[in-house]
Amino acid sequence: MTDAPIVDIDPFSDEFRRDPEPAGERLQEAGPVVYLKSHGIYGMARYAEVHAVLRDHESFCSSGGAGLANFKKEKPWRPPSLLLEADPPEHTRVRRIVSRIMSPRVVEGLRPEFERRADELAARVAARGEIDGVAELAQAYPLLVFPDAVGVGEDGRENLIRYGSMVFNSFGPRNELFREAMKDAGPVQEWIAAHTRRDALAPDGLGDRLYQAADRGEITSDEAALLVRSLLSAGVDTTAHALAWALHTFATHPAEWARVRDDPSLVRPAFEEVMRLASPVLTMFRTTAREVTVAGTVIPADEKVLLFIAAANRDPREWPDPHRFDIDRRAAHHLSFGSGVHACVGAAIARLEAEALFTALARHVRTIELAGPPTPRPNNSLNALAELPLHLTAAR
Ligand code: OVM
Repeated sequence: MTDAPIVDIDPFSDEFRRDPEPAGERLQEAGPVVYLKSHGIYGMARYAEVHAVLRDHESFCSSGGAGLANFKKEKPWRPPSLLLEADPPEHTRVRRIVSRIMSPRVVEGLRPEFERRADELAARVAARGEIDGVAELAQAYPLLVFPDAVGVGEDGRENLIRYGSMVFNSFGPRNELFREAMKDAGPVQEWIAAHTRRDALAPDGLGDRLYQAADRGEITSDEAALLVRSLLSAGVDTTAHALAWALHTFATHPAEWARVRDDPSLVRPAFEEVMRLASPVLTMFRTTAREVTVAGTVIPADEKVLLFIAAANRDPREWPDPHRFDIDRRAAHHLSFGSGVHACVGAAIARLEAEALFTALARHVRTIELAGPPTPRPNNSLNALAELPLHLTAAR
């Protein structure tokens, strides 16, 4: 029994995915904490509570898993991530190492190469005119630059998209989407495992630097392999969806694209607003480490709590006119990169990718228009596009 309002929304249904906005509003209206009887879980969709839970890693732990499965009761589908699915103090030790390896200075060092690849790609798509924005830009660009930065070779990079889909579908129930993503998963998992090995990683890439930390005795080499797996899990598919939504947003807001194109200093703030409005990650879980009271509602220990990130990013209690794409608003405190000790460790790289790609597109592309309806790619926790037909006109 619970004193939280009971809501009959299923966040893993086709209906929710097709149109998450009205459901988000219903959840927010129902109260700061709700009980979702569809899965026997608690939920929060208001900005203030989602933000507070993300920052309270002691009450809302991650070692119970970031998905629906409670790792204290169910066996995880893969060995848990040392970052995503761990708590302080164990988390703190490895997070510090990964943060250092992806420090602002290191990320700045990636800039020249990221800009060069972005310019080549932007020139190529501008010349083509009719493109699929997902395959030819949003996936193509991260697949060019991120595995290079990690030190992964050219062959088989498409496995990173497949693996991302497996990982993010695994955060939901064992439904049809999960089974579909896991179909023929063996070769994908083997490819990933092979590319977390030291001998597969180019010298001095991010992956090799994790092994250098192992050489110094800061972590074990098994831990280095698992941390490389984190980079390969969360580093490509996520940015691909963010870039796809940025393309979609500019295609449907031509006046805003014109402003960004004419003043590329607006690329960064515009991308934050895309992240707020389009939230590539729809939902994430925490598990209560003890009985907790949130806004007067008691949540018992060891319960799964679903955080509606995308809904929080459009909560009218936090964001005036929340459904409007407004590149002049201060949007950087959106929750699409999380918050607190688990906040996205690769955020600076994602931001660099977006900045490099859209600055290059500003040089090469005058207009971006939808050439047909976008096709969704249903996923248990991502807001994902399968296809985005675009018509580009080249800059003169
Ligand atoms: C990881 C991992 C995987 C997926 C997502 C994520 C959002 C992390 O393996 O550490 O963060």
